[in-house]
Amino acid sequence: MSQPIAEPPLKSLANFPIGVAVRAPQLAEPDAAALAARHFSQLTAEWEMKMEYVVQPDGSFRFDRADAIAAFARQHGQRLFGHTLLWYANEPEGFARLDESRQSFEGALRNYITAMVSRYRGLASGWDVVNEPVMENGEGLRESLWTRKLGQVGHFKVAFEAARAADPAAVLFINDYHLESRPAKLRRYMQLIEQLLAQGVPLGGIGCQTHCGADLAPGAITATLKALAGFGLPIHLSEMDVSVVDGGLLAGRAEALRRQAGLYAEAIDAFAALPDRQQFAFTVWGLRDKDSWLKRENAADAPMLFDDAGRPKPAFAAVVDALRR
Ligand code: 9MR
Repeated sequence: MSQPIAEPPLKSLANFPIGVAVRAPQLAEPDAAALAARHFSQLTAEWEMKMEYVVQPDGSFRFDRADAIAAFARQHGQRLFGHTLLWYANEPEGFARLDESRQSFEGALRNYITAMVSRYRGLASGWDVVNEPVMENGEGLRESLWTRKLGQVGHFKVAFEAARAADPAAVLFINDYHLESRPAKLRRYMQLIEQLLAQGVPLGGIGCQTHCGADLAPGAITATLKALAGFGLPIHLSEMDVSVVDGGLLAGRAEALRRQAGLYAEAIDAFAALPDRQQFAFTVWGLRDKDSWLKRENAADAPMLFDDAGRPKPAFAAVVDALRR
């Protein structure tokens, strides 16, 4: 029997950081931990650095799982990416029911951001400061507890300024999704970035999540990254996955997996074509298919580079080829 050829570590092929989203319990699982350590040079916490986990109903914070991910990153010489300080989808009780006669809402938010960012200072290369601010149809910006209390402009200012003060070296990001499939959303996102920069908000990087379906038109990812790169800021392709069930593919599973591989390769090519100083990181949103949030929503999905057993898929081979170009 011939000896299986070990697949090359992705991070050894890339001139830019290759990231992956993980959950703390996975890193205690030998197979998942080995994959995360072998291929990736940056870790994003899939949810354990969000308010939904960190902020307790009484307003206290728990860092146990974020600390476990940080410890793994340190041990394996990886960068940590902070995700996410403010998100419309997270309105924890500790904030919603804050007694503002004791501490102002803004003060409490600053305190949270300061605690979070300073704890991982030196290890975290950057932070998603505000996540997903643009409405799905691109017609405006989302409302949330944060915008209601501090105003649209105000909530960006408070969050970015608190993060900047807590870690002057971290790159501070805004981050959003469906930018490649919804032109109005991309336009509104870019308008927002322009406004924030004009207002002097210390925004230092642009996130493009890149959750997409295998039916996404070839060229869309390339055009989107190019448009976003026009600001001259670092770009984080921050959460890539390619659903093979979303988008109602008519051509069958083999064709969907082929298109999936093509989209991953296109994304790598487009990212590698950015000026070096703008290549912040290329991050996939999960290790194996079975780890993906998409598979939890639809068991037939297979969005990642590795299958359920951790074996490389055609998408992995396509990424390797693209990195070697
Ligand atoms: O993949 C994440 C899932 O495990 C969490 O339950 C969920 C809520 O915290 O968030 C998912 O990640 C999202 C990310 O934080 C922001 N962009 C969209 C991602 C997929 O929903």
